[in-house]
Amino acid sequence: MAELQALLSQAQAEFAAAPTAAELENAKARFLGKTGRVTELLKSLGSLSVDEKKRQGAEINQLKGAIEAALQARRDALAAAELDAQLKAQALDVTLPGRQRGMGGLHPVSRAIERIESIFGSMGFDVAEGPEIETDWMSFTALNNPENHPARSMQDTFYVDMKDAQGRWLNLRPHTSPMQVRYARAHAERHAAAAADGSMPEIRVIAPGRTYRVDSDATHSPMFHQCEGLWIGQAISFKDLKVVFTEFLREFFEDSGLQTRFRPSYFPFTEPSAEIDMMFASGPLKGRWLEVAGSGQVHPNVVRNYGLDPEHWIGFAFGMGPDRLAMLRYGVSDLRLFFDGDLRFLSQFR
Ligand code: 2NL
Repeated sequence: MAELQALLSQAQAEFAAAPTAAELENAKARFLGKTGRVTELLKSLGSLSVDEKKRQGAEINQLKGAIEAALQARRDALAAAELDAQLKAQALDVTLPGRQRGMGGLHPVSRAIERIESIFGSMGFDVAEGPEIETDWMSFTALNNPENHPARSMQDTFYVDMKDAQGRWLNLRPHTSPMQVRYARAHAERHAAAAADGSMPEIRVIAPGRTYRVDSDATHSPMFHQCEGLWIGQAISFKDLKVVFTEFLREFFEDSGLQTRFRPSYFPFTEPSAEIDMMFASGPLKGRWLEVAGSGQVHPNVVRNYGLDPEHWIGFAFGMGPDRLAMLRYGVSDLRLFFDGDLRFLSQFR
């Protein structure tokens, strides 16, 4: 029937013109809804004869099926278009270059300490670690500092307003020596338990770390770094100290012609004691003596505080500042640059 054919064409046209799913459902209602065109047609069959009802009914149902098929096709097309748009909007461009991760780097002082550890490591030195909050005994008494020594004063040492479990006052370690005292005592104790005759391997250790003193100006920071070294054996002499330390400096500064000199000095924990000066063989500082470390033969009282007999055990110790070594190696003129945390400075060491 031409009328039905026209209705199908109209439905198809209206479905095709519906731009959204909601508008498509409105168009559907106009044909298939309670008062829609197809529904009205079906209702009108009531007044027809049985034969006519059968014939027209079949045709209208066929039309209804065709309209439903057209509706479903348009629904599918709209859903596909929506998915397509969504995929386009959320598209991931796998050809875009990745985001760069910020490149970190070691702090120049950490780099200096790593160099120190590696060079002394190659000469058989272990690396000690230990607490930054210490007892008076570890910081001063064990190191042969007299009770009234000015280094113990509040003008020089940071005290912690707290006592430990044994009721001893605590301080922020003013040097890394306590780590070596702890290391030596543990070493002596461990080997005393193993060998009744008092024999034990040599003590060969360095102790790098943060240290604290009441001091703050262009060349002093209240927190600074120290690295001490200790070699205790049965016949370790000043000759060994000279060879070890000179070799260390030559390696550290990559200057095989670097020279050292040992100038008599005084420290409570060593006797005799010496300042160590060095002179570069090349570079901008060539030919000038620079003071870089303190050193000496460990005082018998200190050896006794390791738990060892100073009649049998002897050796040397030294102390240096990795901050100053880093300044010399990397050409940094102001110590404060190391501790300001300014990335314009630090990023140069990546
Ligand atoms: C300096 C002086 C020095 C030591 C540190 C030391 C440690 C122990 C025993 C004996 Cl456990 N001595 N350390 C010895 C001599 C000098 O440092 O001017 N440092 C920057």
